Amino acid sequence: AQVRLERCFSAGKLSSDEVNKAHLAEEAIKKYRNTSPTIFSKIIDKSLPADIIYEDDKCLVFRDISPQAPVHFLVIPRIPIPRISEVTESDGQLLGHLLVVAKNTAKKEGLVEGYRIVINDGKNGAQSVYHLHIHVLGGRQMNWPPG
Ligand code: TR5
Repeated sequence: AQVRLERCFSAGKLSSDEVNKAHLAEEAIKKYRNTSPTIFSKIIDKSLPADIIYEDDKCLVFRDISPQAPVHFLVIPRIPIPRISEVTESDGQLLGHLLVVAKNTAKKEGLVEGYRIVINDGKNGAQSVYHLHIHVLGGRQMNWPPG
């Protein structure tokens, strides 16, 4: 695949930025290839309905089926990263994008008084779906410490 990408680059079919993006995408796909699909894979491929409020080439945003606040949505990457504790440096750009999308969607949802962003990891973090997701909760006063 590397050789194929380089050939396209030398043939002038791809810019160095596109080559770079393709390399990163390929790395990410290889890294998470053995990840078991979750219910969120079905939401991504639209075989399971969800209330999707935003999507782009890297992520999807949909309302949580069991909302814990008047506004509660999830931001998920299209690639099936199982959990935050498994990400590496090469996921940095994608993670940054997910946070920017979370903030943009919070604004669109009218959360002008603030909101909470949560990522649960593993057993102690009470993670139940092993496809990385950012919870955004708002529309009421949040408390601290969390339960
Ligand atoms: O506990 P963690 O952090 O793993 O959060 C998983 C979240 O996914 C929970 O808040 C669930 O309510 C939410 N969830 C689970 C399902 C689901 C969903 N949100 C939207 N649509 C869903 N479908 C269609 N099916 C689920 N099983």
